Formats: sequence, C-alpha cells, structure tokens
Amino acid sequence: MTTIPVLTTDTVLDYLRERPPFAGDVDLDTASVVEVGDGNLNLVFIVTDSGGRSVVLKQSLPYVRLVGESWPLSQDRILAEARAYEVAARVSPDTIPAYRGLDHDRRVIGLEDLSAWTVWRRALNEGWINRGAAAAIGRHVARVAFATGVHGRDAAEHKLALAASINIDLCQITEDLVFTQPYIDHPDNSWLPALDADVRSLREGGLVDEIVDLKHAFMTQAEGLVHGDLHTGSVFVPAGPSEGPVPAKIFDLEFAFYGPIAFDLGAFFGNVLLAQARAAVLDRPAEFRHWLAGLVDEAWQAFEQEYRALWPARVDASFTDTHLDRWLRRVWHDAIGFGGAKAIRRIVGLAKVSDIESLDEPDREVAARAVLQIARTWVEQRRDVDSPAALDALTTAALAAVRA
Ligand code: SR1
Ligand code: MG
Repeated sequence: MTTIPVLTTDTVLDYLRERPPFAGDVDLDTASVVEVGDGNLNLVFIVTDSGGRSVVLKQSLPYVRLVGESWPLSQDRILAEARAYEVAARVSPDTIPAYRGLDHDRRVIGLEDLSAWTVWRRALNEGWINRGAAAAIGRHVARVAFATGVHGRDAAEHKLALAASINIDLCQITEDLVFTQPYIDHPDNSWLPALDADVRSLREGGLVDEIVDLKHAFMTQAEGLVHGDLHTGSVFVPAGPSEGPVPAKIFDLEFAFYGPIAFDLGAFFGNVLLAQARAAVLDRPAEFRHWLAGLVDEAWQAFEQEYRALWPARVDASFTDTHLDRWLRRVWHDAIGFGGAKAIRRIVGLAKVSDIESLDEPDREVAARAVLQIARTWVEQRRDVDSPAALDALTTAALAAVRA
C-alpha cells in the first residue's frame, strides 16, 4: 500500500500556497491552522485568517484513526468521498457543505468550513430541537438515489458509474462491524457486564438469519450511490435550539458506494432510536421526545415526496407507477431492518456513540438494553410495519416502559 505523506498543522499553510484553488480567498499570511478531526478515520484541518475567512481540508490517513497504525487502511477512500461530493454538489447542493475539489496526489479534499454549525449528534445529546433537518436528509437521499439509479439515469451510465465507484475497504468495514461482528465472539466487541445476557440472546432465535439477509442486500443491491454512513454524526445543523425549520448539511461521504437506497435511511432511523433511548432515560421534556419520535416520519415523508416529484423525469418509461409504489414499500421495510442493525452495532461492536456512552452507567445499561430490544423488533418485524406511525407506536411503547 503506497503511503502519501500526511499533513500536519505545521505543513498545511505551505501546502495551501501550492494549491491556490483550495485556499480560495483565505489570506495565508495571517492564517492559523487547527486539526479538529473527531471521527474514526481521518485528519480534518480548519484554516482561518485574521479576517475570519476559512476553509476545511480533509485528508485520509493511511490507517484507522480510532484504532491506530495497527489497522492500515488505504488513503484511496478520499477518492470515494470526492466522487460522492461531485454527485451531491450537482443534484443536492443545499444539503452538503460547499465542495472545493480533490487533490488526487495528496488525497485531500477542500470543503466549506461549517465549524459555526453543530454536529447533529451533539445537538441531540444536548436536547436541542432542530425542525426540518430530518426532511433535508430525506430529500438528499431521494435526489442522489434518483440521479444515480436506473430510474433517473441511463442504464449504461449507471453500470459504468457503479463500476467506477467500488469502495472495497470501507464496505468491508461495514460488512464486518455492522452485520458480522456483533453476532460472533470478536475482540473488538464490548458492552457493560450487566448486558451480557441481552447481547448473548441476540444470537438466539431468528435474528442472525434476518441480519445476514440485510448483509446480503448491502453487498449485492447496487441500486444507486449511497452515503454509506449516514448517522447523526455525519450531519451538521445550525448551532443551538431553533424555533423554525433549519437546514442540514451532510458530510463524511467516504463510505459512499453503489448500494441499497434503504441503507442510508436506515442508518438515520437507527441513530434516531439511539437518541430516543438517551432522551427516555434522561427523562427529557415531552416536547423534545415527541419531536424525536417524529423524525423517522419527517425523513421518510420528505424522501418519498421528493422521489415522487422526480418520478416524471424517469429515463425509462417502462417503469410503471405500480413499480414505484412497490419499490418505495420495499425501501421502507428494508430501511427499518437496516436501522435496527445500525443501532445494535453501536451497542455491541467497535465504534460506539456518545448518545449512549456519555450516560452514567445505570442509565447506559437501561438505554442500551432498550435499544437492543427495540432494534431487534425492528429487524424481525420490519415486513409487518407499514408506516412511520406504526414504527413509532412500537418504539414509543417500548420506551415508555423504560421511563416507567
Ligand atoms: C473502523 S471505522 C468505525 C466506524 O466509523 C465510521 O463512522 C463508520 O461508522 C465505521 O463503521
Ligand atoms: Mg464518518
């Protein structure tokens, strides 16, 4: 594996002097640099000048940051991210940070600085309401799905783009961490001792068979370009609570590949469940809990509405309206299943989430147990849950028991 030299806070300004397009209108003579990457994989630098102008640079490290150099990982993942930003910038520019392009040689991309915004997971942890952000996610997924799938794109172009977008290493991470490791004895798994019986019971009954069905769909259902890791830590919202609707900006696109459209929606649903479990054990105000309970509906309605609005522009008229209805129904059911799988992995496997991990241990135990139980129901009963209201009824009833 070729290793490309990594940037440091000391070398970023000289690097930008060689690459004026990234620097834009930032005055490099007065600029300072901070490294702010708090994700699991990469370096993220913010460069800010004395006039407050700024730019973000993201560079892939040659290893998994969360684990260290013992887990090498190709820096080519930034190429997948660049491809995905190029598509999103074309079809959904209002739901991503402004994209400034790729430096292929150094595996760096340039992005708009959104550090005045907040990562949505942090806002949810604080108990802030951000109306409209889930709808932005639904619209984003619909636009990218339609533009890159065979409904909205010529079949030959779809096949060529699919072939050019394989993302083997990062898909393997998801296959392992989401669909395999939580259900076997694996050294990267961990959970509270009090949850031992809960975790062991995941391997009993029919859950594993359902999970491998979802894994198979993830590995084979190359419908369109998906984000691949669309959790609430991959979304910026304006900082602080808000009364009116807010925009949302989706970032961290390095897991992008041609996969099931339901996977991105499911990733979001599963992370809403994690936020709901936190809100339940912390006994957050009813307004916040009710708003959380409506996020799956908000995202799904926006997705369906946007996709139906795009439908008249489909490139192949042989796709009937009945096919659309059936396809949407299948995406809905699969999204519930993927949501359950994505929630379970955050309790059992490598790469936990602050919604749960920042709770005191007694609350963490209760919240984690609730997530496991509800997520299992989502996976096992997904084909019988016909609407967001039905999913919410199931989830809210289980969470009420937690609060009681
Ligand atoms: C080893 S990477 C662990 C996780 O970080 C990313 O955010 C993905 O969710 C991945 O599964
Ligand atoms: Mg990420």
